[in-house]
Amino acid sequence: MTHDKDFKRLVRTRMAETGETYTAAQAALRSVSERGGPAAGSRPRPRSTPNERAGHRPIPRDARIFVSGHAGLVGVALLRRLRAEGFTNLLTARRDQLDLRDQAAVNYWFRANRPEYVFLVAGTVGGVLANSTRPAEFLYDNMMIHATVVHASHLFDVDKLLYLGSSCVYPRGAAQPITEDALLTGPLEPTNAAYALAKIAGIRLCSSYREQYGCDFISAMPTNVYGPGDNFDATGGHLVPMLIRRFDDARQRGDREVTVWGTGKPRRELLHVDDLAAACLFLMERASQEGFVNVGTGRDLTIREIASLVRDLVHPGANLVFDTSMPDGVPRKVLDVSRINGLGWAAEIDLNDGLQSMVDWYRTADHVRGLEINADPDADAA
Ligand code: GFB
Repeated sequence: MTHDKDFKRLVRTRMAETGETYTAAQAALRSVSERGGPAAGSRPRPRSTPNERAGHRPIPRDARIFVSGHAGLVGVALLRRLRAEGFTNLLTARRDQLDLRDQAAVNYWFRANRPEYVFLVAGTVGGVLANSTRPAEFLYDNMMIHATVVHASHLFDVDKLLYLGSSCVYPRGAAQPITEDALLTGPLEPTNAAYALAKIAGIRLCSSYREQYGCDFISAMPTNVYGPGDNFDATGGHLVPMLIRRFDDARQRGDREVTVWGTGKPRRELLHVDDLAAACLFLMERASQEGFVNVGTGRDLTIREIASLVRDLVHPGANLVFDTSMPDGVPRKVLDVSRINGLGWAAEIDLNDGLQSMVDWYRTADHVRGLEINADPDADAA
């Protein structure tokens, strides 16, 4: 299937003139061009470079790139990566400027700003407790945000969109490591089913717009992400920031015992956010296939092992106390990353180095999300 923008425009023009569906108009135009010469009104396609033929379609450094959710953990890292790679035309919108759940507002913003590439990393996110106590917010916010941004990207002819899902889309009982084809093969983990359903709908949105309108929209499923810029909110945060905060608080108070939620037995895979940002750019420039791709390290540890690593960095010698009244969540979640490895990308940041960088950032940052003293209410997307 071609994703050439001029061809898409031609298909749309024909749809308007003939009343045909996208698929019928596309087939009719294809058969014209296959019978000889370009279809009426089409511009000649530039010859592809060898890299393009090998799947590498570099984004022009001055392309208009929209990072939705730019203030969140992933968005901040992505902006940092894009700036470091020399991209000069990065578009962002603060929450008070644009409510991503409002289709009319999103359309207005797209019409005014005309992004050519969209990283859809915005969303309402949180750890196991936030997911299980705020399911309505997680379902509504995320379904709306995914729908408005995908739809506007179609309406305003975005060249390419990368949608970020989550490893929690897979069934609770999926065989480990989890391959992409495990999607929708069994019941979801109840503690984050609402969030997972919104994320699954997002995957389907991207593939449906590809199928019906020929949009080059792709999806990636990252595993549990951690790193500088994470949310340290005591009840809403993910595992790693919560551990760092609790061990650091205990160290400052001189407490020797630190509470860890659950039994300590579940296993989790952790991906540094800078690795995820690198993967997002890699996929945006090199992947255009139907379906989606896992992003992770392929390695996991028990919660007890992860807590011990954090303890050794933050408060060596402290004792772990497990609070089994708190939820364990899914027993194991490690991704099979052979598909993305086969495309030529692999995670690079060692877990110990990554945790150390996060601890250093936590101790020196002038602004940490989720800490009451200097919390920024505008910065909890994605
Ligand atoms: O990061 P987390 O909250 O989410 O990790 P999930 C939960 C696991 O860490 C459970 C244990 O086994 C918890 O019992 N844990 C131990 C803790 N101490 C703590 C603590 O202080 N705080 C937290 N939060 N957990 C997430 C979804 O699931 O997976 C997200 O909630 C997202 O929405 C992500 O999809 C990929 O790993 O269970």
